[in-house]
Amino acid sequence: MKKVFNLLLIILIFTTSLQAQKTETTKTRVVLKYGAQTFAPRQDSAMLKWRSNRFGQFIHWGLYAIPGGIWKGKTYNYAAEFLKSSAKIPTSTWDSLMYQFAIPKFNPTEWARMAKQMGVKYMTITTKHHEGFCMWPTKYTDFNISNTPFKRDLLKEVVDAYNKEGIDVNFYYSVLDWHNPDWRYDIKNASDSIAMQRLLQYAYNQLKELAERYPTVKGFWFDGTWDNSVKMNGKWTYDVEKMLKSIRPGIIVNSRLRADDLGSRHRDSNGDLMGDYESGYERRLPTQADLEKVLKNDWEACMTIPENQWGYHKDWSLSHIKSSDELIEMLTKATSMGGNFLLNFGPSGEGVFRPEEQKIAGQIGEWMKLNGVAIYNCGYAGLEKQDWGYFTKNTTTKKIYMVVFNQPLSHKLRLKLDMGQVISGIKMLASTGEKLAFEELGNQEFLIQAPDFKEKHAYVIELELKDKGNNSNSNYVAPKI
Ligand code: 1KN
Repeated sequence: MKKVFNLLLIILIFTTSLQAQKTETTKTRVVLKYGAQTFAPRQDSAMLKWRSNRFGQFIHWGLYAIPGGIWKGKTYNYAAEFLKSSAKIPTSTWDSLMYQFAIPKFNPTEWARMAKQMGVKYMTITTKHHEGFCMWPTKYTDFNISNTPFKRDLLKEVVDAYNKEGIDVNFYYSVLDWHNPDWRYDIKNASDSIAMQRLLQYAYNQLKELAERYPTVKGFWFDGTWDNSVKMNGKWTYDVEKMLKSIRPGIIVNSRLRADDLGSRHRDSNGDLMGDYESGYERRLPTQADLEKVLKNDWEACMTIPENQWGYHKDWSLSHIKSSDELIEMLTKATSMGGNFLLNFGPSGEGVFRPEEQKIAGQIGEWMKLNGVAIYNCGYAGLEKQDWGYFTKNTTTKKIYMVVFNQPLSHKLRLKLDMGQVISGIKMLASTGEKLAFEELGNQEFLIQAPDFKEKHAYVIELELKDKGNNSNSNYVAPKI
C-alpha cells in the first residue's frame, strides 16, 4: 500500500513539474529582428556614470527663442517652441528667423559655470527641434547655424564649455521635422513612403555626423518619434541605435527613439525596454504605485519650470512657476525611486538665461552644495516611504539619507526597518553634524527626534544601519537599479 502511495506521489511530482516546464516554454516570445538590443539595466562604466549623475540640465534653444511665444503682437500661451504651429506660421516666414539669430549676449562659459554651480553632472541640448533648424554646421541642410549672423559652430562652443566644467553633454534630436518637405506623419501611399525614406536617411546622416563631429557626446535623446511614419520604420530606429553605438561605444540612448518590427514603442513586443533607459516621464514623475515597475530599469524624468514651456517664452506670468523647493523635491523623489531628473532651461534670443532661471539655478546649487551627497550616486533605499519625505541610499557606501521636506509638528520622524536591521548611526548631514536621539518602538519601527528646524529648506539626516546578526531572516532582496 505504502509503495503504491509512493509511486503515486512520484508520478504527481513528475507531472506537476512537467506542467510547470510547459507553462514556462509556452510563454511564447515573439521573434523580433528589431527588438531590444541590450538587456537593461546596463552595468558598464558609461551607464554607471549616467546613473550616478542623477541631476541634469535640459536646454531647449532654437529660432523659437526669438519670438518667445509672441507673434504679430499676439501672445500664444502654448509651449513657445510650438509657436510656428500654434500661430500657423508658413515655413518660409518661420525659416527667415534664421537671419535674426545673432545671440549677442551668448557666453557658453557663463552657461557652463551656472550649470556647474547648480550641481548638474550632465546637460542635454536641442541640436534640432521640430522646427528643423540645426544648431551645428551640418552638411545636409542650409537651414543651420552657419547661415545665421552668429555663423560659428554653436554646438561645439557649448560642448567644449560644459566639458571644461566636467559636465557630460548629450544631444536632443527631433526626428519630426517641420522644415524638411520629406517629413510625413503617416505613410498612405508609395510617394509618402519614398519621401519618408529620404527623411530617415537625412536624419541618419545627421546623427552620424553629430556622433563623428563631437567625440565627447555621451548620449542621444530622441523626440518626435511618435507618428506612424516612424513607428512603421522600427528597423530604422534599430539601425540608428546600432550605428551610434558603433561610432561611440558606451553611448546612451533613450527609449523614445525606438520602435520594433511590429510598431511597439519604448518596449518591444516582448515587453523588453528598447534603448538604455525609459524616457516617458515628461513633466511628471512616477507615483509610489509605480515603484516596483520603475525599479526594473533606468529612467529619467524631464521637467519644465513653468507648467509647459521648454523654449524661451517672454511671458512667464501665464502659469505657475515652480520654486526651487518644489524642484529639489522632484529631484529627490526621482533619486529615491532610482531615476534621473532633467530640469529644463530655455535661453533667450539674446543668448542668456532669464533672471528667474538664474535665481532658481542659484538656489538649487546652494542646496546641492550642502546636500548633494544624498543625490549623487544614490538610488532606492529599500525602506518604506514615510510622510516626512524620501529615503535615498548611496550605491557605493550604502549610507542611507533621509531627506526631510515635511517637518512633523511632533518633531518625531518615523522609520521602519527590515527584520534584523538596527540603527548603528544617525546624524545631521550638513552644518552641525549633530547626532540625533531615537527610540525603538518594536515591530521594527523607530522614532527619531527631529532637529530644531530653523532652516527654510529640506534637510538631510544620514543613517547607518547594521544587521543584528543573529536573526537576519530578512526576505528583502536588493533590487538591481
Ligand atoms: C504633447 O505633445 C508634445 C509634443 C512635443 C509634447 C511635448 C513635445 C516636446 N517634447 C519635450 C521634451 C519638448 O521638446 C516638447 O517640445
